[in-house]
Amino acid sequence: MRQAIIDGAPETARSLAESGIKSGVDPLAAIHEGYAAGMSYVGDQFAQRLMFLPDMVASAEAMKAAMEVLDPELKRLGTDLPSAGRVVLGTAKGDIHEIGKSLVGTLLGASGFQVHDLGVDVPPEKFAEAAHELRADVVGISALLTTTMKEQRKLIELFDREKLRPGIKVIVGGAPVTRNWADEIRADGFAKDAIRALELVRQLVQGQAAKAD
Ligand code: B1M
Repeated sequence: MRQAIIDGAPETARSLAESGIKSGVDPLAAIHEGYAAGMSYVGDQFAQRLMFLPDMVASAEAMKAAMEVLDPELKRLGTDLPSAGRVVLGTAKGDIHEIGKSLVGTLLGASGFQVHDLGVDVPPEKFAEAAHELRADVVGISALLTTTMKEQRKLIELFDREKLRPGIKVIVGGAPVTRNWADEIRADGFAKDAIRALELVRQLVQGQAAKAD
């Protein structure tokens, strides 16, 4: 699975996901230990100029092909509870990385949350509008670029100005985002991966102090 991502091979990535499911492989383990591990390798190679943008695009296509198979499986394995809470999700303005954010959405959706995914390159005003209209409990903003992390701060400032906080909690995540950054911008929570994001949203909706990292 990892190699299929490194090779940028969507058909192989898809068929490995299908055969993995048939043989009982945990879809989350397949994502984290296989496909996402491949993505992380590709990212490192890109940073060292040993792989290039077209390679990264091909790897993302392969990851999306695998996710098309794994997504419904994650949803099928999820609990079928009445809505556990409403969550608005999106990737920061200027940022088109969608895979991690969508994985967070899938896990939340599979665990009974009503998820409204605004997609990528989302300006803070659009988050605010959707959060207000949908009466969201939590808003999650993902940023994969150091240059787009500042949009997370802008979103929090906007939510404070419009008094959408503290009623609506704002959580942040994405590969370059750290606990220190989340504290600095006074986010209501930070999670470093999708499983921890699910845990965090559960805690926030239940009115507990955010503990997940
Ligand atoms: Co880009 N890219 N990329 N890229 N890309 C990175 C992020 C980079 C680290 C690669 C590198 O240089 N090593 C680098 C950023 C460097 C920096 O900012 N310091 C980078 C760059 C530079 C760029 C471009 C600028 C390249 C260029 O054009 N020269 C460009 C920017 C475009 C833009 O956004 N404006 C660009 C473009 C792209 C593609 C389009 C080719 C493609 C994205 C395709 C797509 O999403 N449809 C892409 C990819 C694939 C990557 C890497 C290789 C993989 C990202 C990914 O999908 N990972 C990435 C390298 C890396 O991250 N190691 C890289 C798998 C995913 C499951 O993980 O998204 O981290 P991740 O999500 C995790 C957690 O972060 C967390 O949970 C998820 C999993 O459990 N999480 C949250 C994520 N969001 C969360 C939200 C939460 C909570 C947790 O709460 C709200």
